[in-house]
Amino acid sequence: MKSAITISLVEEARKGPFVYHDGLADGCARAAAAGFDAVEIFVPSFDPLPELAGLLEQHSLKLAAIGTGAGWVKHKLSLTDGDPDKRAKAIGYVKGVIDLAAEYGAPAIIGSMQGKSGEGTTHEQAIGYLKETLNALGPYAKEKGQPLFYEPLNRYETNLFNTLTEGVEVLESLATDNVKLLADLFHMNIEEADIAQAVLGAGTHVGHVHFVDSNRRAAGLGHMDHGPIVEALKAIGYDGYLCAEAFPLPDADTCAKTTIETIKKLV
Ligand SMILES: [Mn+2]
Repeated sequence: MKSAITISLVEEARKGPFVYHDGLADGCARAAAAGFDAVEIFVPSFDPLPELAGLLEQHSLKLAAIGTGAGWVKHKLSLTDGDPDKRAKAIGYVKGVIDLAAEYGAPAIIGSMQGKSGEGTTHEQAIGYLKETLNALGPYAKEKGQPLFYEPLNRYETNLFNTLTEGVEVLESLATDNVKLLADLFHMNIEEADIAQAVLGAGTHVGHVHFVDSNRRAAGLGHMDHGPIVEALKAIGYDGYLCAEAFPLPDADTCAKTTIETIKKLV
């Protein structure tokens, strides 16, 4: 397993659960100094990132993934919007991020862009739209040589799918095998009966991990027991990233250092 840490370039997400908020150059330098293998970036749009390739090279970092969440946070686009035009725009946004990430050999993440039902859609309709979308975007990402990550969120953020088990059911109902689950330990801490068991149950469907603590601080700064979770990830043969998608508390560098210490201790 490899380590990654988040950089947000989205001004509206300055209070969001991302470790670095002061640009790519600052984030890459600090991620490398803290000993991370990769960065995960939260972008405001799918516009090119002209400085990224040079910064990754300079700091010997990889790109772990790019998040699409600003499609919702900034542009209010949802893949399950009842309005077909807005849904098409949302799909276009995710395709743009898939293209951008693929330039650096990385996948895109669908988290908050999955939206929720009940705002102009029935639950069945919203789930139908989500599956339709994943069936279209999974093969699109495959053409670019990347998986697509789908992230079940906790009940306060979506009413679609909240657990890894539900996520597996969705994935197994799709016509594509190119969508993988993002296991976010913060969401799982709210929704799962047993986080390690949920990881074991999801098995090879797990494609990415947001590695944080119960309070969305760095792994090691809350009350989660990461030992059995990492053991479960080892047992399923997980070799992807453990990515710190955490609040920069008490500050970004302490968050980074604590995450790396927890990973070194357990992996
Ligand atoms: Mn997450």
